[in-house]
Amino acid sequence: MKQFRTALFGTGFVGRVHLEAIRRLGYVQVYAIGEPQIEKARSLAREFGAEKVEADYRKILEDPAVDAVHICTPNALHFPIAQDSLQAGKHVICEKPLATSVEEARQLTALARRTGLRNATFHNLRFYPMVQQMRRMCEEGDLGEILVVQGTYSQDWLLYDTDWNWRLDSKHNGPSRCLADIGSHWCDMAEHVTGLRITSVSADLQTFHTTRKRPKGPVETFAGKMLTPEDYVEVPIDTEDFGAVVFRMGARARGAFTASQVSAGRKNRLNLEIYGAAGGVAWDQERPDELWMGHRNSANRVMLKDPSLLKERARPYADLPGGHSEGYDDTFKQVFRRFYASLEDPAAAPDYPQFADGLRQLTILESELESHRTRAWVDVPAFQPFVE
Ligand code: SOE
Repeated sequence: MKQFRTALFGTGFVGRVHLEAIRRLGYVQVYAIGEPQIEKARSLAREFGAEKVEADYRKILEDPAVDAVHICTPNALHFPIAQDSLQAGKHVICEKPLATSVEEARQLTALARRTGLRNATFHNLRFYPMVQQMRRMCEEGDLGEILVVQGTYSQDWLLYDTDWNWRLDSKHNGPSRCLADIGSHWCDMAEHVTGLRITSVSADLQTFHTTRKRPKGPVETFAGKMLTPEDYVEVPIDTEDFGAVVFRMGARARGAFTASQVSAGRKNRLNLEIYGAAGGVAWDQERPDELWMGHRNSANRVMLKDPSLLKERARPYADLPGGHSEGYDDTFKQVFRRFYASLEDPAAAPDYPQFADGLRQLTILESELESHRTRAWVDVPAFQPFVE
């Protein structure tokens, strides 16, 4: 395998998960870390053996040794950094949401296409083995015609007005929080698994905390739950804590989902349920190795992940034998493995979500925001992956 040198920009919660998963590949070196908090970058560089740290990511882009970059910064920086990276000739993996608007995402998708560089939007949750099993069940017709698609993405880490993270500041986050951050994962998974497209949406959003108490120091994602309410400033909040979306899908299917960052006790519950004319299937990210299968005329079953029981086309997504759980961080390894393999073989069709998929999710998101604003159903514009 060719050896690749990669750079990471942004060192919050997810940046660290990227670093750990990159190292699992063996043929990809964490070469450089770009992060304005230079001490943090240095400490991670020591831990992960990176040769270079820079406060300004552009210095890293000037280095011809860098093959690819991972963009793990706050959302508002995805667009400029991805644009600069592609222009510098680097392959790009960008965290979701790809950008903060459809317009930015269109530009990035078009630029990626013009450069011919590999590009990925990090909808990693597709890569759980049991999600792939659901996908293949839909594809092979096990469920019959898909009628109803429903579920939720529920978390509780922003329940209190003392919970804080950069996502609460729309300057860094963009105009939507809950639907952009986790609703986009849900829609990406629902479309990926069913092979159907969401065609129309009716959305209702709510911001329960219209002001929040911002701690004076920096806070890592999810770490705000451990703070004591001592040193806060009260700030206005202009992004949603919750969204409910009713949608039409494909020719006849119907569905609904909620996305919530204020659901006490739900840590990271992406639940997707698909009901077809011949049976149902349901999965929950908090129990990722289990798949519920529902039947009308016989007992329901719960299948535990075991490669020998998976459908042939789902099996390559499971690395460990039955009873050996595979979780969130393993999905990163699965994406990176496919992404870097595609660098080695320029002719290979990409088998991971690309910028076009990030654009797709922003298109759905903007339709949801418009629906909420106008209190009306909104048709999701047809999938146009790029503008020339
Ligand atoms: C925070 O809500 C977050 O870390 C998301 O940004 C991730 O994409 C999701 O996987 C878990 O929750």
